[in-house]
Amino acid sequence: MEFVTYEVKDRVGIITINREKALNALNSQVLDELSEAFDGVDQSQIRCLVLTGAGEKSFVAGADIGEMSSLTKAEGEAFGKKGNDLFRKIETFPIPVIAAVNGFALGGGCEISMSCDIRICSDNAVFGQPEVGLGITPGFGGTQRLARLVSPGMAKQLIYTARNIKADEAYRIGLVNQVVPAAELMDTVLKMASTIAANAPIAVRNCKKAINDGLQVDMDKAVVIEEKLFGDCFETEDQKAAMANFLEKDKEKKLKVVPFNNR
Ligand code: DAK
Repeated sequence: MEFVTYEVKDRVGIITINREKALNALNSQVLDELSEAFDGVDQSQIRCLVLTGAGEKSFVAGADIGEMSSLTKAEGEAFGKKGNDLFRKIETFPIPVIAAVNGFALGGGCEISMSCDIRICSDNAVFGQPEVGLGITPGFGGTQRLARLVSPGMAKQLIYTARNIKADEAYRIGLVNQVVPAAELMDTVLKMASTIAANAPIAVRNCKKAINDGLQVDMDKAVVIEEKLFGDCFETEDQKAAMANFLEKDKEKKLKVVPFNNR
């Protein structure tokens, strides 16, 4: 792959968008390669993923404006679908994905970070949906995910004004989980990823699915979703071993974590 790299550290996979000259802007090739990278993750071994951008200046400075500038309506729709399909793949990916936002997260950059489960950003990060200044709407789910993540009023303000916000404001409105000095970003993210990776994988996956699926339906249906995913954890080796450890008061015993495909 030309613009995307993938590396594994213990049970954590790191996907990096590596198109630094264009501030990691998302063209069709980057979108295709990202999709391929997610498809290639060994889900029997990897427990958490990190998505980041190459360099110190930008996470993703948006969809590629050069490529978009000459699109017809039909091509624009196809480009939007390519992005939306990828972002849904990330959002519904069975294992958690943390965005390590290392600088500009504008337009499609803000949108791809919002398709991740958790956003941790460097103190030089800048977020925004500048699309209306370019004569378009956010096209990779920005109108939908921003309104759900912050609030409809705040999402409308940011999208209608096309105003960029800095890391501290992104934290204040709940767009990011944590802001850290740039030099500490990857360590902080990897530490959180390792913490997640050390927990029972079936339970973690079921939590992600319960939260995602439950948010789409009313509370009566949502609790049924939770019940089923809760029940699904029983009789797994993780559940049996972890509860036995507790009951035996054996704090030294480590949670026995089994690869998912061995359940
Ligand atoms: N696309 C393409 N190239 C980009 C880019 C982008 N979004 N952002 C930056 N670059 C390139 C610049 O052209 C420049 O390339 P060279 O001139 O060196 O060849 C290089 O990256 C460095 O950028 P600058 O020289 O501009 O760097 P500065 O530090 O001066 O400024 C900046 C950094 C991030 C403030 C500035 O680059 C900037 O404003 N970039 C554009 C940010 C932006 O507006 N992003 C949102 C794009 S719109 C849809 C699908 C998707 C979308 C919408 C609809 N459907 C199909 C419905 C999504 C839209 C967007 O994401």
